[in-house]
Amino acid sequence: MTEKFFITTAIDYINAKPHIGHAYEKVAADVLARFYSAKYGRDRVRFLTGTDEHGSKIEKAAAASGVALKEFTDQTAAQFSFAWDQLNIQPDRLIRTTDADHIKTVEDLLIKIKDNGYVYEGEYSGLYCVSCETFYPEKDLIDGLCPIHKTKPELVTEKNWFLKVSEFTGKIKESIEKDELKIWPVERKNEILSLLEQGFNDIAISRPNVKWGIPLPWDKEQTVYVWVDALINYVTGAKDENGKDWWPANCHIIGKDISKFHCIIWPAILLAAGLPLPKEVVVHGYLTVGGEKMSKSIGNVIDPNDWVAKYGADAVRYLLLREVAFGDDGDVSEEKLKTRYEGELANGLGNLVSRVTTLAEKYLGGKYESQKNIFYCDFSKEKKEIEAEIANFRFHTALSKIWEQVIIANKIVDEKKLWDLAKSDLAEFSDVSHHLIARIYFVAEQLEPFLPESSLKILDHLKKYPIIKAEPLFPRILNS
Ligand code: ME8
Repeated sequence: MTEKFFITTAIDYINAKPHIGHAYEKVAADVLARFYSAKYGRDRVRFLTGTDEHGSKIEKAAAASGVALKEFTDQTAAQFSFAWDQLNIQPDRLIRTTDADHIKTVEDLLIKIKDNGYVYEGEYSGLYCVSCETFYPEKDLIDGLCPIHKTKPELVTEKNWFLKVSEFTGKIKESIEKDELKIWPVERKNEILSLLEQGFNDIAISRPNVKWGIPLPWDKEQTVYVWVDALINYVTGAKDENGKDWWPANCHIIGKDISKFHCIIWPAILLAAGLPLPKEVVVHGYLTVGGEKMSKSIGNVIDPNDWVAKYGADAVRYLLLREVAFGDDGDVSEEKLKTRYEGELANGLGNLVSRVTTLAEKYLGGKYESQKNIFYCDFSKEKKEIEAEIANFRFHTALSKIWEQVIIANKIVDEKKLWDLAKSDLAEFSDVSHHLIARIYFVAEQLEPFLPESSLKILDHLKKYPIIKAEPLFPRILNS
């Protein structure tokens, strides 16, 4: 059987501009999509991301901005696609929950669930946080406030349609325990299992008082609950432009605030509709600023475009995945970006490529055997190790292993005194240079998922004949 890899990210609320926390998740998914594309072939990989555009949160943001809803969503959705483009994030589809095919998929899937007997009408009263678009039981509030947004939830009493989640909790628990539905990392898996043990209530799948949403097909007075609408994007987006259906997803990448939706509610929706469960949910931590979660509601956001404009897409991608272990929380700042840019990118990798190619141009020129050096050294052991790190979502250790190669190569240049060697022993200089170029070639290949621009620049450069000095990969940042 030919392997395939269908990867998704959370779809972002578009009540405000994208921030670096959103970018983090999309970069990670892009790295995995590129990694599996190199392994299986680009046509065996599907990468889906997009925007979550319905619900009261968006309705309120549009009203506050004074722009009509359709125009508001078009403008903010475009800001997300622009940011991903700037970061070289290349999904196969940027789904919008306002897309016609998605609306149709939501309608069809909900009718199916109702026909299967898993929907009933009831009344609900509870405390609702609009920023989370979710009800909170009183025990989960901190001093009466939403634990994430630290705002007072609204008391909402209404008539809703409910999904019988409770019918599926046993099956979901079993699938998670048997790793048929994997949850990474194990701490999140245990959290979900303990939530399931406590019992999980049925959920409202419709809202009578939210106008900005997909009308419920059998009760047009209500709209589909925004979370149900949003989760179904994965099934809509599984269908490609050739009509091929990629469902089930191999990997849903999400943040830890929304694991309950993806590991309990989403499987319940799928089981109710008679669809297979995703293979894995991968839960990353929060990027923090000065120790606090970056969020639109808190107002401490970093705009990825600002960093990309100054340091380039590769440097931002590098910082995000190198700085923080993927399942953990971690602090980011421009200071950290600058330090890694100067130390590891410019002085580490950039300097290596520049020194080696400058000397090779000067002393080897036409004697450089571009084809041969690629096979000069065997890096299969290192390659295997790096691949295992990426496949297990340990991006920071994968990058640190790649950088071990950069460090070794720079050390060889220093210890062999390459610039003297060129004058004293041209034969050995040639050997060492070929070896170093092979090592750089290996590094550049491993870097492709992470730093696509620099990787391509290096590989293209090393394939040229005769070898010439490379342009600086990471130029000095002015005014910083
Ligand atoms: O939750 N650090 O949208 P969203 C890391 N629309 N990740 C962060 C983050 C931070 N500081 N802030 C947000 C939603 N994220 C829903 C999802 S999916 C069917 C619907 C992550 O815009 C967050 O954890 O609030 C989530 O995975 C994604 O960004 C979108 O967050």
